[in-house]
Amino acid sequence: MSNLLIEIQEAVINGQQAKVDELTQAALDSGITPQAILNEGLIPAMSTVGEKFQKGEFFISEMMIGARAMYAGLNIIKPLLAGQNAATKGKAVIGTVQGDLHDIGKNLVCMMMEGGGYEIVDIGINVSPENFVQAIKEHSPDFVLMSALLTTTMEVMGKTIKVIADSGLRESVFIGVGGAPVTQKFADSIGADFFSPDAGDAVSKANVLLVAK
Ligand code: B1M
Repeated sequence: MSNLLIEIQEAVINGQQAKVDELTQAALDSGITPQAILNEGLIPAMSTVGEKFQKGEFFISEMMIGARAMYAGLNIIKPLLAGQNAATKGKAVIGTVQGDLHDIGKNLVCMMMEGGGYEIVDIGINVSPENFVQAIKEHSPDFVLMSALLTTTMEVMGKTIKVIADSGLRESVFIGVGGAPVTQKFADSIGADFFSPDAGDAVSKANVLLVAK
């Protein structure tokens, strides 16, 4: 792996926003692709930050500073990822479910999907089942993607699928779920069409489903 990617990881973990900015630009200038910066620099660094927080090695403040540093890099590569596919393959509505305010993973899924050629309608965090239904009516997407980071809020994904079904819209969309506590088994139990453990996988699964449509 390039030294620049390792330095990007270290700078995110240390919360050095200006340095991440500078190193991301240097990596692009040296010919490293935006995808490599995302998948081998920014995402693994954020995972390390999350693990350190979980082990009690980082306080919330350090974790938020790490996230802010990661966004410095993301903001530079985002237009490049999104610009790679001019025509959109399909449309996805995405949100973090009701009661849940975590959005870092969701935002990464947005970026990877945009980079993969999809039009994204990001309806934000703490999205109620009714607001997912409203967004389907308004945007007619091919996909509804839900993110949940809490064991308490992942249950809301099942409720959301039920409300979508009760509204008569279930057959019009593929529903994908993800987030740290979510598993394939859980996704099957709530009737989702697919589960993705990471943002890149969400793009691959969406591609497969669109071809089969
Ligand atoms: Co929170 N938090 N948090 N938190 N937080 C966790 C999730 C936790 C595991 C930490 C811990 O205690 N060990 C724990 C949950 C425990 C549980 O339920 N089992 C927890 C808790 C308890 C809480 C609070 C309750 C804390 C409190 O107030 N007492 C509170 C809840 C607030 C709420 O939501 N109502 C809370 C608050 C926060 C902050 C605001 C401080 C902050 C969020 C900032 C933000 O998102 N803007 C935060 C953070 C950052 C975390 C950790 C440290 C990191 C999460 C993260 O961003 N990971 C997290 C611990 C951890 O995960 N190690 C933790 C990086 C991100 C890239 O990964 O989101 O998993 P992730 O996304 C991945 C994949 O999962 C996948 O792709 C992404 C990229 O590859 N993916 C999808 C995600 N969504 C997808 C959707 C798809 C497909 C793939 O659709 C198809």
